[in-house]
Amino acid sequence: MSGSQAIVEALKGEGVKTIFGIPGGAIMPVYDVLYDEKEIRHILMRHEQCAAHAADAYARVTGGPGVCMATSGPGATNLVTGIATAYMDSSPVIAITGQVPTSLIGRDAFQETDIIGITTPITKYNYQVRSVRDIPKIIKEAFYIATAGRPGPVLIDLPKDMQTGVDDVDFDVDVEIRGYKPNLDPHPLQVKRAVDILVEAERPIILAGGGIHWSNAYGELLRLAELLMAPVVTTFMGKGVIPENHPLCLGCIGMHGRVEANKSIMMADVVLAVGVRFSDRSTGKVDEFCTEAKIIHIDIDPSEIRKNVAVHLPIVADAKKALKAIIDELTRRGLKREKSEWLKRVETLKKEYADTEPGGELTGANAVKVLRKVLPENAIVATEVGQNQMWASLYFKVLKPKTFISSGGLGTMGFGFPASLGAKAARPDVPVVDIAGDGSFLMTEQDLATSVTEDLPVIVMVLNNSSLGMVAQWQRLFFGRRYSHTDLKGIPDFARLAEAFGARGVRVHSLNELEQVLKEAVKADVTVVIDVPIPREENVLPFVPPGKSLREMII
Ligand SMILES: Cc1ncc(C[n+]2csc(CCOP(=O)(O)OP(=O)(O)O)c2C)c(N)n1
Repeated sequence: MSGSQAIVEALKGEGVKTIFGIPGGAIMPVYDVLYDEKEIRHILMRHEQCAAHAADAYARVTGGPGVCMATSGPGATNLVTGIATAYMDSSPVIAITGQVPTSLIGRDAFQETDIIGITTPITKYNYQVRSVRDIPKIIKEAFYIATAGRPGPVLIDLPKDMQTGVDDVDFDVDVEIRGYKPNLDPHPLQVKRAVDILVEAERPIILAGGGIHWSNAYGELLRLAELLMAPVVTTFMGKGVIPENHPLCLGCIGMHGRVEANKSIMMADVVLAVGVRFSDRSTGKVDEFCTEAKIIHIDIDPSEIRKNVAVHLPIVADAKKALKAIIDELTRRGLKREKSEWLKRVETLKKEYADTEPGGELTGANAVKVLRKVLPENAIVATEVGQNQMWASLYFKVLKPKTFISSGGLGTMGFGFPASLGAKAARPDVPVVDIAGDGSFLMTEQDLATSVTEDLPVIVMVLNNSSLGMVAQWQRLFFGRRYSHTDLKGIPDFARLAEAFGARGVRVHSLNELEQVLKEAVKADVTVVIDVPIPREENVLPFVPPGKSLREMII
């Protein structure tokens, strides 16, 4: 069997149904096999960066790996931003790249690039295939590494002679990686100590992060919160790990966290942090983050422990298992919690800062609130980066797990639109919307072609402030309104741009009109770009200025 056939067979063995990619010289033998392939759908993207983002979103929506493919050289380097995005957000992406034949490696061959060197710091692991016989083992290991423990991207580089070469290939292989056996079970003694701390706590709070998504610990999180009667705040990546309309949920903490969430976590005496990495974006000035509180940190990745924040008690384990162990121990001790003074205080705060109904002007904040009103609970929302993302974080209440997708760690403009396509490929049955900024959408809008031709209908709601809004906001607040290169002069007519690709395009002028157009777009299930003009100087608030503590947020 040829290496290319072996690759496709091995991918099928891993249950791969969808690949996002673009062919090119150094990956053509694999594409030739895909030509006859019935079980795998290949989605032709218009930029490899989009292929990687789409695969990443596919992974976030399904909870399993997403696969992207590119040729060597420029195809491979175009994947890099997408791979780095997946790495920062712990998403299991399998990136497959073509490579020049082994005899030409290191000789500056046409379209050669050292993608192994380039991606070493942004992948969990990477491989270059050097023998056709190794292919089944490498593919199996790659999927194992990408998904076991803390998920992350894995790259497989395929020299062209490994694709065309023929050998005996045995698919009956086992994965046994010495030195990589993530610890899943919590240490019983640490569980007991955690419970001791939680039982004593007067003002406990749960800080839940993206790790809850990957370990599917939603039920356990909710049970524990209700058992402890403890409020829950989330990181941005944790958005949606608890229904955001749940009475105990206070929303996201951080630079653009909700006021009630930031205030509450800073008042807590015990923080139970689960599946979080204490990013500076979440903690604000780290030296002043919850210094009075005892922090219990549950994480599957031991290297996260005390990386950013000093913790009182670490538990290295799978979030679901750790939470379950804590619940069992609390139940064994017969814990019964009444509504505490603490919870009443938090509820008062929550009421004080509750959202107002959308009304009046067409603003970014109002547009997002209207979108929430219109979309069904199971709709998936992706975002770009900037103010649009933070309005989404503040006002789009996520009600179901794995329905909110955004580039948190890397903050990648241009992520949301291709991510929405990946999400739609994974869940064609639900409406998918990209909340976009004009600047971000212009980075990957060429994949409107993919949306139309590959039958991946999504809605793009462009919050159009004719500027790189978030940067302009910083300039307004910290640089004396010196708007250096943030005015996006010459914005295209987004509605006509959409039409040029064969999609629908509409420009709206009022909130009512937006609501109508959104309703129709959801029903029509075709690709629609909605141009939503918003005030150029609308700010996202609250805002914790960079380098300041969460206490110093501007409201
Ligand atoms: C690829 C990339 N380049 C630059 C930035 C820096 N950056 C962060 S937000 C932002 C502005 C985003 O503008 P837009 O997409 O119009 O969204 P808005 O903030 O106006 O909602 C920029 C340039 C980034 N995050 N990503």
